[in-house]
Amino acid sequence: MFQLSLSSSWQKNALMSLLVVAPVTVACGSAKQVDEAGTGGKAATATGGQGVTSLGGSAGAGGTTASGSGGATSSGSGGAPAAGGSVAAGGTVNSAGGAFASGGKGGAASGGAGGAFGGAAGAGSQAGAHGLDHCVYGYDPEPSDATMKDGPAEFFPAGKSDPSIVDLTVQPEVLTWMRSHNWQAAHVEWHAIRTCNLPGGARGSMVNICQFTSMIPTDQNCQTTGDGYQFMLFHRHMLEALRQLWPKHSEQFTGFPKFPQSASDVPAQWRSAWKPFNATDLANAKIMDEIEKPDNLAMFPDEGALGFWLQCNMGTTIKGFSQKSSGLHGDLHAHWVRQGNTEHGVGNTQANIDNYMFWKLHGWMDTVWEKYRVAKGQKRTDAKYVADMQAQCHEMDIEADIAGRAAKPTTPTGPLPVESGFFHEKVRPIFESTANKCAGCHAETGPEALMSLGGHISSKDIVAGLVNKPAIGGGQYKRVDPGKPDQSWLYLKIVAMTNSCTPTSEGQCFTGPMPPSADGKTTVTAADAAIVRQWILDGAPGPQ
Ligand SMILES: [Cu+2]
Repeated sequence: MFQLSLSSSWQKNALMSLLVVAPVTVACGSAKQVDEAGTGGKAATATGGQGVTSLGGSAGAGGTTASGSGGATSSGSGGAPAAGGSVAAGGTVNSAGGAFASGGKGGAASGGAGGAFGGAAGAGSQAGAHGLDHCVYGYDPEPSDATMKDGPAEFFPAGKSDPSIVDLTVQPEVLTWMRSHNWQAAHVEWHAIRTCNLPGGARGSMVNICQFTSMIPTDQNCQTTGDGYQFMLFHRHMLEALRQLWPKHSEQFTGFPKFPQSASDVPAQWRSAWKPFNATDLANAKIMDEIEKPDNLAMFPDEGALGFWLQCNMGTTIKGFSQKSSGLHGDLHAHWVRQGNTEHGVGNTQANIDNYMFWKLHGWMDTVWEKYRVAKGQKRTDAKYVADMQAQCHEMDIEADIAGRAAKPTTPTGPLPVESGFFHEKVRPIFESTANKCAGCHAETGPEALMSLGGHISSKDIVAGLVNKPAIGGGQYKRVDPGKPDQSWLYLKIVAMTNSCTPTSEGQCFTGPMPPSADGKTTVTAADAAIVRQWILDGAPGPQ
């Protein structure tokens, strides 16, 4: 299924501009959290030790308890391992001793979660090959570093080889490692837990992650600059861990040196499908590529503001920062979607970290962030930064641990029913057209906004997921309100008429048009929009 393909000249360029970065990881936010750490910290110190010494031992059990019996127990689970931890800490003075101390710090930084979080962190910590806490000491290289291929690997769905749908993943050895360490699932839960306190509740969690109440960060998705900071830290943690595991192949985990401007800036497999970014994206990207210029630096009071501006849906506003977010992150994701080949797609929320372009785009944002930090005189050795990186690493370990017990998502392969009717014949093809590519992100597996618009799924199921279902990000609206296109979020999004959205206790308002378009204008043709409108006017009937 995987064939190596190495686009050597492009890749050498990327390699040459590889930013050399010291391995450290992540982040956690507010002053409030750090204060509470006093209590959490203690448990964390002890627990960190436990986790390191006996991987999945009693500390692991702490995590399990929490997941089995729900919210209330999660704080208990933090306390318990603490005791065991101190034993371990006392026992192994030399090699592990250092790890405990810093493990404790990591826990402390993430203290918002208190004992439970610290405890779980110890539990989930995956020791590197050398047996120390990788959150502190990093990972040793994988044996496959010696033999793995360079560059992206080509991926085709079973039985297909059409070059126009080739997708690019990181090398198979990396995919295997990430799967066995539950990284894909942990990434899902990391994002999901940051929506627990938002209208509509957790989005996309496969394990009801919000039951771990003590782990829920106060900084919720795109609500604060603290969240922007954590976003940058967490993705950097993953980038750095991968570079530690495969140091000879760090190119795979290093971003575009600059925002891609033309087909020659992307791997060969993507060149024929190259589409220019629109002027708004390019202007914003220029600010990022020249972030060290005083005017550009001055736009962002701190790195969290920068993270927010890069990460969040276009046009989002938050308190305490005057700039509306750029939506660059989402636009970059959408740009590399391979419709009809989404198993490892950059738009597949359950598997996007498999994708080679995921690391190119996140790596680019990471490079921008680093330039910002350097320009501001911030150092990799700053104590807060070090603690924040470790906290993100520990959080990911816990989430990997919890997620590892859940059923793994599988890509459906069975035959689809034969269907007909207006939706199936006229509407669905709009979602699946190569111009719109809706089904590249809203596919059958891991769909954005938990809404499928195509892929290996019946039209019956697509319609069932739309009609009278609340819109995620559409405030008071349903996805499709039969007979009422102007009250149907699906329609309002594709015609870019979303201003009437009002946030409710059930839904926020993500008002950017779909497909994503940084200039706020629709890219769906009037003829296509009219077909969708007609279907809704007719009562949004399912297929025959
Ligand atoms: Cu992510």
